[in-house]
Amino acid sequence: MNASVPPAPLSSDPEVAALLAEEIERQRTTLQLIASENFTSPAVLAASASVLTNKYAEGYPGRRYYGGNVHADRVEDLARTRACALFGAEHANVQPHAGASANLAAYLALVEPGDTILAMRLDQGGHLTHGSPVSITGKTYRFVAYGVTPAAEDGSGERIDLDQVRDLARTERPRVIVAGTTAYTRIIDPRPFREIADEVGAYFLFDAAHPAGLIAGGVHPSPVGVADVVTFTTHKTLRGPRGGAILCRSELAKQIDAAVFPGLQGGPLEHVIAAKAVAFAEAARPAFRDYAAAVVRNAAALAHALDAQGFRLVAGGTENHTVLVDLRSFDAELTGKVAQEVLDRAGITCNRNQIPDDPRSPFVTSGLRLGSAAETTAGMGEAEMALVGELIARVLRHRDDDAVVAEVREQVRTLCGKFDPYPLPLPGDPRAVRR
Ligand code: DSN
Repeated sequence: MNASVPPAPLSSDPEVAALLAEEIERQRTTLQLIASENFTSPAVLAASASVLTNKYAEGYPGRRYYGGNVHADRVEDLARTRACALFGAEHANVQPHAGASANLAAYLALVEPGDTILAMRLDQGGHLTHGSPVSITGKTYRFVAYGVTPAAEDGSGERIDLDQVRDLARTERPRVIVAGTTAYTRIIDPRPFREIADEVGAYFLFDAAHPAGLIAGGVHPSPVGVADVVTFTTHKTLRGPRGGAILCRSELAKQIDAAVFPGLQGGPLEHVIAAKAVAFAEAARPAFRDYAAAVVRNAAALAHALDAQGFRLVAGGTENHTVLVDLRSFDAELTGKVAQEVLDRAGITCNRNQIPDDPRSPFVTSGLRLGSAAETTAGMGEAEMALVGELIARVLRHRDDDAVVAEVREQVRTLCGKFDPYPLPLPGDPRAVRR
C-alpha cells in the first residue's frame, strides 16, 4: 500500500482525535486475526471519509427523491458496474449497509413472512441472519436448519451435510435454500445446492460475506450465475469499506432493488458506496489474485502450526481464510472466552466462537476463530503465520504467568512493526501530528 492521504485535522475535537489515534496505534501494533476483518487501502479510507456523507440520495441513479445527485448517481453507477464486472453478475445493488441488511433484503424480495427457508444453523457455522431465533429473520420466516457432518478422527468430518440439506429440502419444501457461513473452513461448492434447489423448486441464495474476496481473487468457486441471488459484505476478504451488496440475475433486479429501498433502508451511504467502488476496482487488479491465494496459504500455515501445538482443528484444517480451533484438545479447562481475553492481553486479536455441537454457550464457547485476511494485507507470509501459531500456544499454555504474557506482547509488537498496514500517516494519525 503506498497511496498517500493528507492527514486531516481533528483538532476541534481532541477527545475523539485521541481515541482515533489510539485505535490506529492498536491496529498497527497488535495482530488482527479476526476472520471477518481486514485493512482497507488508504484510497478506500479516503472515499469513505468524503463529502458524499453529506448527501441524501434515496432511490437509485436516475430515479432519486432528492436533487443534487448528479455526482452521487455517477458514483453509484460506477460501483454497480464495477461489482458486476468483478463478479460477472447481471445486476448489482450496492446500497445495503451491512451483510445483515443484504440478507434481509434478499428474503424480503424472494418470499413472504412465514414462508420456509432452509439455512445453516448458527452454532454449526451459519449466521444470525440465517434464521437464528434472536434475529428478525428467525422471527419473520420459518427457518429449518441444516448442519455439518459429525467430527471424524481423520479430519474428514464437520463438512456441510449435503444429504441433510437434500432430505430437509424434500420434506420441508423451502422457498429459499441458503448456503453461506461465518465459521466454516472448507470451500463451499454452490452446484449441489443449485441441484437441490431445482429439485424442490426453491430459490438459491448464496451468502458470500466471508469468501467474497476469495471468489473475486479466483481461488474459490463463484456462486454467481449458479445461485439466484448472492449477498456479500465488502469489508472482509474483499478488503473494502464496512458494508454489504447484492448480486442477482436481471429478472430479479427490480424486486431486489425494491426490497433494499424502500423496503428496508432509507438514504444510501454514498460515501461508503464510493469506497465500495474503489474496493471493487482494487479487487479486479492482478495483484488481488495473488493476495487471495496468499490469504489461503497463510491460513493453512497458521492451521499447520496450531495443529503441531496440539490444537484440534475443526474440519481438519482449512481451505479458506479461517481457522476454527477446538480448544478442548489443547486444554480441557480452557474456554474460548478466557483464551480470547488472554490473547487480547498479549496483543493477539481474535474472537471466541462456538464449534459444531459445542457443549458451552455462545458467550463462553470451546472454540477460537482466527483469520489470515488482515495480516496478509499487512504483508505477512507463511513464516510469520508459523510464528503466530507458536505465540498463541505459548501464551495460552502460560496464561497465568503475566511475565510470559508480557513477553509475547513484546514479540507481537516487534512482528507488527515489520508489517505496518499503514506505513504512511492517516487522518488523525499521531505520527502525522508529530511531523
Ligand atoms: N460478524 C461477522 C463475522 O464475524 O463473521 C458476521 O456477521
